[in-house]
Amino acid sequence: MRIFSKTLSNPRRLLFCLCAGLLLSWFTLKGTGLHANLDLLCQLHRILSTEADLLSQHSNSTGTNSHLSHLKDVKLPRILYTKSDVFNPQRTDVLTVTPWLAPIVWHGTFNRHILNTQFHQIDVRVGLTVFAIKKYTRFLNTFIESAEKFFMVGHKVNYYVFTDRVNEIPNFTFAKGRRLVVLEVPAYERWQDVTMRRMEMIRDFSIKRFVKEVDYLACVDVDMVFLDEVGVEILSNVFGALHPGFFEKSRNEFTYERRPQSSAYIPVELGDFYFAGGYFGGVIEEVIKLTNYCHNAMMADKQQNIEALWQDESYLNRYFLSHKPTKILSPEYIWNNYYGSPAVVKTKRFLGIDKIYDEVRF
Ligand code: 5GW
Ligand code: MN
Repeated sequence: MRIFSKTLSNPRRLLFCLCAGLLLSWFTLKGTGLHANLDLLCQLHRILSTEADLLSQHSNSTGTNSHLSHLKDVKLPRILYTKSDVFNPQRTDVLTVTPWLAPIVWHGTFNRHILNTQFHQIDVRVGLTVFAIKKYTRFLNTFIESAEKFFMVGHKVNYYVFTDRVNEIPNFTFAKGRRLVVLEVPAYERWQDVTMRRMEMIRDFSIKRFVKEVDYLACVDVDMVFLDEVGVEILSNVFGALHPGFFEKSRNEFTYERRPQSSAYIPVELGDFYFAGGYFGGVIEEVIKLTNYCHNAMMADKQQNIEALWQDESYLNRYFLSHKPTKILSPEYIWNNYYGSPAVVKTKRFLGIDKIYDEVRF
């Protein structure tokens, strides 16, 4: 410590130390590749801000607005529930964990009360993004009103509505800690571009805004209604949802992009699940990584005049093949009555609304 303060008081030594430090970090970073660099910088940023917080708390014990304030104020809530039984798993009819140990969230596999307690302890903030471009503003009423009943009840929620028709957004009343943010964005001419450009816009607003406002993002389709609870059980580092049309199907039946020229290409001998394009999320950093990959892959394909079979859904599936989700939502979370009511689907939490295609397509 004394050497340190001496160094600081001597301008020449200080300069020398700075240069040496820079050189050292340059050599360290050089060998690690770009991704490792970014990870390293992110970690460094986290460590530094944590340290700064601890320090400021130490010197000012009344500080209440630090995101670490919960650390000094530990409560011991008592939660009553029936104990798990190792010999009686709640579900034996469906896969509830992947080979990389990600849970697959089905009705009956979790206790909402325990999870709510955990997420209240970190005072979680969740962002829900939807796009209502052109005629799709008509879906907003049902979407938001049902979300107020069933989405993350009791938690902090920001609805982020991307639209080109700002004056068509109705007024809503929200429960405490919840609000709606309207984000004006351009409407692309082709419907394929309307759905695909969601990746770019989610990426840009995540960097610009969401990272400062929420801990997790869920990015979903708007032509949907919540019919049952969708809560903090969905939250994880990075998550996707099983497409209701494919969870019973084999690899070769998945409608992945099969042309090797496309950057969304997945050969028939690969693939874990078929994920729905209308439901993904995670912590902001992971959403930025995912949307940035998908957007860049789409742009690369566009350069070669190729567009994957199911647009953004195809690129999302390609991403998840190499960056496995840390949690997977069962099709309860993105059901569509087109697929009937199979016995394993005990509840339809989030249901697609039948569209009269002539009314909404262009
Ligand atoms: C319009 C016509 C064809 C395809 C997409 C659109 C469209 C989609 C649109 O005009 N406006 C719009 O906001 N979207 C957004 O993209 C909505 O959030 C929508 O939920 C999402 C995906 O498009 P969907 O819901 O029509 O796709 P599917 O596969 O659920 O039918
Ligand atoms: Mn949809």
